Amino acid sequence: MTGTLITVAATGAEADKALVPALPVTLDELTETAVRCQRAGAAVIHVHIRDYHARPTLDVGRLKETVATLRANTDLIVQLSTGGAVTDGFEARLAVLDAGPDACSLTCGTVNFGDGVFANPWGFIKELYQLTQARGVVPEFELFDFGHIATLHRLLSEFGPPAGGHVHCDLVMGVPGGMPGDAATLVAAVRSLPDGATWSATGIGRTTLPVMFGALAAGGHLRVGMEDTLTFAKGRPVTGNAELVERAARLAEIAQRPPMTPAEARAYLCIP
Ligand code: KMH
Ligand code: ZN
Repeated sequence: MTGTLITVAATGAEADKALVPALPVTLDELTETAVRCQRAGAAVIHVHIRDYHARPTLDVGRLKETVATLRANTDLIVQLSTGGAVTDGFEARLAVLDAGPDACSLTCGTVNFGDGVFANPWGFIKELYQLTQARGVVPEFELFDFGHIATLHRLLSEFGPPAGGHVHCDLVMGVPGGMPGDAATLVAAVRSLPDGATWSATGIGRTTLPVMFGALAAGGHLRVGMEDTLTFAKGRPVTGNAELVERAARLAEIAQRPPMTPAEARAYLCIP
């Protein structure tokens, strides 16, 4: 058994800072969170940034500054979101790679996303994938539903392996509109992944704990963070990302699969 790769998805594009004061939205807040999360056991940070009004943005200058600052202050693998917010256009989402991250998310299909639609048509997916290959940015394949897994197979068979040569996926479960976050669905999804692929899972909202226990039991890795969960326990808001990482790290230790260091995670994901 390998150790456990823990990714922190610290901010997301959906939560409102005015309602969730603990959400890291400035670069200082994000950096402080990143430092604490690395100390608690995270190896990867999945990054969405906000503008001066705490609104989601894909501004490339700001993304570059974020990548540089996270690299200067942590050893974490910096994975930029190419998903952005449901309102972001395809050109802006492709331009995220201009910020030169270690890794990026790459969602393998369209999905209803609460009241919105997170659009990822085939033409966009293949353009983004080929751009990751050309730039040497390692993608993490975000899978919100079973059709996304079929699209991942198609992508690999038409365009070959990703930068680095290793396929790593993230099952995003429990989004209203995507696959449910329960153990049976998790096992079925894992069985459908490409041979040799490794995977993490995250459960949105109240599916956080069942998905985390299921992922550890099935040999997978963990993504946690305020992008995915704002409640630590019933009626108790999350106070910060670090406590979500601490909980994941504790459970990983109990499962006898302790958290990977960032260096171990780089080797595992084939990220230089
Ligand atoms: N904010 C969601 C619409 C990703 O980061 O790649 C998309 C998302 C996925 O968060
Ligand atoms: Zn995201």
